[in-house]
Amino acid sequence: MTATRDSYEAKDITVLEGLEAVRRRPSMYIGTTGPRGLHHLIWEVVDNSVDEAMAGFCSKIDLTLRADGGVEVSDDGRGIPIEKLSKTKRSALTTVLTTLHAGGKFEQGAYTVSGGLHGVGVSVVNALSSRLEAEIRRGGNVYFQEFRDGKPKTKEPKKIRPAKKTGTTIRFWPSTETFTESVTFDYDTIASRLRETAFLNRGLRITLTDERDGEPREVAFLYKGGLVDFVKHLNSKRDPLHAHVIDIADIGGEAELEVALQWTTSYTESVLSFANNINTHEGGTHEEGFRKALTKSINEFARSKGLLKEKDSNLTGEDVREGLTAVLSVRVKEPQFEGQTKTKLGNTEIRSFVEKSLNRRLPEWLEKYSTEARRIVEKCISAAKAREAARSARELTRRKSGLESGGLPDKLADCSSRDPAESEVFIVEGKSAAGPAKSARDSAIQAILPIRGKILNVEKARLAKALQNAEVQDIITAMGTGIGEDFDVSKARYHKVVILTDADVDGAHIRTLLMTLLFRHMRGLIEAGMVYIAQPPLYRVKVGSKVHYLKDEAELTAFKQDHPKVKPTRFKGLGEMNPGELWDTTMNPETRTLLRVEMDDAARAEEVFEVLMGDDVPSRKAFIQRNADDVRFLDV
Ligand code: 0RA
Repeated sequence: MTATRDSYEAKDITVLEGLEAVRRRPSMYIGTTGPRGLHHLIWEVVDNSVDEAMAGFCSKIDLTLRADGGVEVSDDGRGIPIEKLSKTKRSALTTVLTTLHAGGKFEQGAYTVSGGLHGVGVSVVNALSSRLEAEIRRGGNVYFQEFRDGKPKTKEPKKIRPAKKTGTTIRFWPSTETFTESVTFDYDTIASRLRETAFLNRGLRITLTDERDGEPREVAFLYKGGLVDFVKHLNSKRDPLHAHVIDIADIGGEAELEVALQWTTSYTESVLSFANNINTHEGGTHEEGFRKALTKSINEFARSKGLLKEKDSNLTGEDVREGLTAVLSVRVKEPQFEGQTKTKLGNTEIRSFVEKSLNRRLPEWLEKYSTEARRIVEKCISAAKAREAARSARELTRRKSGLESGGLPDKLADCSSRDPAESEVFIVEGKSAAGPAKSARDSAIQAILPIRGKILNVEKARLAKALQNAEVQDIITAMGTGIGEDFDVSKARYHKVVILTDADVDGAHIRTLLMTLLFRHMRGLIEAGMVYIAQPPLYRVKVGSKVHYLKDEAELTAFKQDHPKVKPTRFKGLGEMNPGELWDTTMNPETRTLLRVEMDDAARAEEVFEVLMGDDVPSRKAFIQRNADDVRFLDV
């Protein structure tokens, strides 16, 4: 390793060791090797093209889900450089595809990524693909290079034919050695993510083609209105309170900002925020600045027009945001992502940038559209009145449930552990299931909260009304976190909240009602990854004296291939299972499978809940038909 010629080879070895490390511990780089990690590969590749678009050099991105299981992402940008880098003595293309974190800056300083959550680099995609092909159109030629398990088949890209245009095409086939669970991509997940990306990048055309079965399915996303179109889309199933979507953009020294907002007659708040195209679920400084300026501007406008009198107290942030749909997007030179899932923007300078900017621009809009603004203020005032009512109701809840003296719902069969980290609560639907669940549980760490019938649909009710509902009260009390602005995840009494409902239509409905309650009022539980859906089996089959439990139709079909003669019994409800069966299949931490509810795509979650729980019946029917026998849509 002393001669210079050798150190050149040594570099290549280091490179391969880097990718080997990715293959050995993939979850360090992509979080999980489940479906979420699998889809991460796509986001990684697409984000690189989006960066090229953000830099102003790319106007379209085409994604194809190929019949052979591969993914193709093609753009019309400048093409990844194939020129040699003096540092690696390799082409830039080979370097980015084989070097960890080469997604960062090259010596020329031309190659910068938005960083943050993604930006682990396309080399990670290469490492985790059994095969990857790069086709670069640049300088009048097409260059091609192919990789197997991250290793280049030829040392450098080869010129293969002339090209008129420029651009980059990456094709990859995820490795089944890494993605042992599944290598099947989900169309809806990809479509909604690409749509979101198109909203955030006004004018960028993104297409998705699915060639996997039968006739290719194709959609194109292109939004000239950007965030305004995003807000209109989010509100398409709601009643807007005013016609114009407020649209504000500003550029400062360190950042750019755009925000679009529109109030609706609904009671829910849907504020989505992004930093450098990354959905900041956990909020951060940009959201703080936005909320502060919004509350201040609305209060000042209300006072200046005499809608709030001197004696009236100020509208709170929650009052002002009731029924608000807003999308806030900032672009920051060096974003700092914090929080549990690295989706909270930390840059302190952004708080005052957003706040100052909106303190100037919001009042201008309110004055200009003062008729619409008055209607908004009236809505906020009625929210304030409802809040007062809610406060009384909540105090009632506290007293009735004896929360102050540590009392819990009568129906709750609590666990004996007082350590939330090891404690679980099963929210169980139906009278008949609660009995077996109680007998089956490990009472040291498992609590059972039975709920009866349909709980209130909180999507359609104000908080005050929701709190009058006994089932809702019990759930809130049992969780221990409080709700809304009082919510505090550190007070959670259980770090696993497991929804256990029958595998039928009613069960699905109740599960959705519960999810809506958690999503709207205790979202922090979902964000902290504490909410799960139990997966009781649908079938029991006996082969000789041995009993097998099968989760769903797919498992049954597979089982029948080996045992064509079996006669399965279908569980109609949880109540049909005896405690032993319920324990083995659904509750035993050693053997069960739980689906964790994830907040991957907040916009999609908004849409799902709005459609499932709102007033638009035809949309709901269509949605349920499309997702029949598929609980994945709950995996939001
Ligand atoms: C750095 C420099 C240049 C292009 C790119 C990066 C680039 C990267 C990707 C990744 C996917 N698509 C992409 N398109 C472009 C070009 C620099 C120059 O030509 O001067």
